Parts: sequence; structure tokens; C-alpha cells
Amino acid sequence: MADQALAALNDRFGLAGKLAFVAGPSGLPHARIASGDYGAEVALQGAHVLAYGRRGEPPVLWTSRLAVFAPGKAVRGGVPVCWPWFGPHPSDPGKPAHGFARVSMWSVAASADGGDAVALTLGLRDDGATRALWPHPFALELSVRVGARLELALTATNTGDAPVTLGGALHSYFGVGAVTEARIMGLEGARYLDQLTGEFHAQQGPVTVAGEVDRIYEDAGPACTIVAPALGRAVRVAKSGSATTVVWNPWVEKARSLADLGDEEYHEMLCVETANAGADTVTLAPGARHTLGATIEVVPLS
Ligand code: TA6
Repeated sequence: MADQALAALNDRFGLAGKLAFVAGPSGLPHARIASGDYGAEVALQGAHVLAYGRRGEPPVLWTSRLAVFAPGKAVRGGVPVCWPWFGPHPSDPGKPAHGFARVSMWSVAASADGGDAVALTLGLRDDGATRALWPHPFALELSVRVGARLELALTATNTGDAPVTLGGALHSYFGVGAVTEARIMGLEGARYLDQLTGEFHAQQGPVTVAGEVDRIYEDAGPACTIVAPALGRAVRVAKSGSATTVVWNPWVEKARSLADLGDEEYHEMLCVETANAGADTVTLAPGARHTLGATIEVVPLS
């Protein structure tokens, strides 16, 4: 983004010492947020929260050291915004996986200093490019609130005159240090679709990882906790507007197949995604809206 465009964003939405717009890798505009001891970085492309954490502590969100920052390319890590579908397009494999929101350039709608948190709101509306992929008018907004918690709210409004059905996810990548030592509490007993086999199972005990995991948990409760002993901490993910939680670790073979994920990086990350995935779709009447929310907070190891 040209310097004058960044200057205009800073003039209108910048918050001295708390929110600045800068040129990220390959010149794409990023918002850099500082809120007390906490910080975050958000790419305007995809409204993509790339980083969140507390000064002096291991980052809460994980991003690959091989992540590619380029126009139209989703970044491997942080919180990709998957919308208006989750996973491969339901009928057209030629359309981008996880929808187009994460590779579209969003605009800045608002910023605010809330004292104990800094808020940034980004917006995306339909245009020729989106309608070519998904022939519906819409307004999409991501609210990002950075403080002792990271609060994300993705609000979709049907601005058309016909109902639309959509899916999506806040596809969060968490740093866990050593994934084989990590576990997810709060999904015990939930039914899940194993995307690797197409079979349904019931979760027995905490979720642990000793191979590729790609699961859509249904009727999962309002929160789960990622326990990461290697980092001496746990992260609580509370959610709203979502009946499914997706858990993914690529493990060895899938990691090797992804150019933007290091062969050994699967050890240090785990995706716990706040989703409307699989059978959990949302149908919006004309004028209706839906908010998919996630609140991410570091909590002590219990
Ligand atoms: O979150 C699970 C998943 O759907 C996996 O199947 C895997 O494809 C992952 O998302 C990453 O997708 P991406 O398109 O970002 O490479």
C-alpha cells in the first residue's frame, strides 16, 4: 500500500502509541496494536490476525516461519477468516478452499481506545470478484479487541433480498511448544466427524495428538482449553454463534505437502477453530445477521 494511503489510515484511525498502520511484508498494509503488555498484528488482507500475545511470553497465536505474504494468498497461521464456506467449496473444487474472505482486501471501519483494550473493526462487502465466486450481496465485519483477552467477532449481514446459507470459521492456529504434550479439555464426549476417514466417533477424554488430526466436533460446549505444558500455560477459547469446533494438526505427511509450513513445524502448533463447519451452516433471511465469536485468553496451568 502506498505511503500516502497508510498515512491516510493513520490520520483517520491511528491511535498514538496503541494503533498504527504499517507496510507489512510485500507492502501489504498491517495494523500494529499495543494495549498495555499485550500486542497484536492484523493484516488488512483477509482481516487476518497474524499475532497476539503478551510481552515477554511465548506468542499465543502461531504463524509459520515459511508463511507467504502476497496479494491473494492466505497466511499460514494466526486466525484466517474462513467465509462464506468452510473447507473445499461444496460443489466447485476450482473455488478457493475456505472461501474468499481470507484473501480479500478489507477496509478499516473503526478504531477505539477502550482503556484496557484497543478495538479495530474491519469490513468487507460484495463486489464483482466475490459475486463471481458466490453470487450473493453481503456485508461482513470483523471486530478485533486486544487486551488481556483477544476478542474476535465476525458478523455477516445478508444485504440481499433472498435467504443465503453459509459456513465459516475463525481458523485459529495456537502455539503449543510440543503438540504431543498438549491436550484439549472441554470436548469430552462430543461427537466428531473424522475428516480423514469420514467416520463419526465420540471423544473419549481430552483431545491429544499423535498423528494427523482433522476433526469437526459437533455440539461442542461454549469453551475449550488448550493445555500446553511445554509452554507452561493454557489458553481458553470461548465461543458464540458456533456449534462446531474444528481441531487440526497436519502431522508429518501433510506438513511436508504444504510449502508454507515447515516440515517440523507441526510439532509446535495446533488449530482449534471456532466454526460453522460441516452440517453446522447458518441460513440468513434478507436483512438478518449472524455473529461468530471467539474469545482467546491465557489462563494458568491448572
Ligand atoms: O482446519 C482443517 C482444514 O480444513 C484442514 O483440512 C486443512 O486443509 C486446513 O484446514 C488448512 O487449510 P488451508 O486451506 O489453510 O491450507
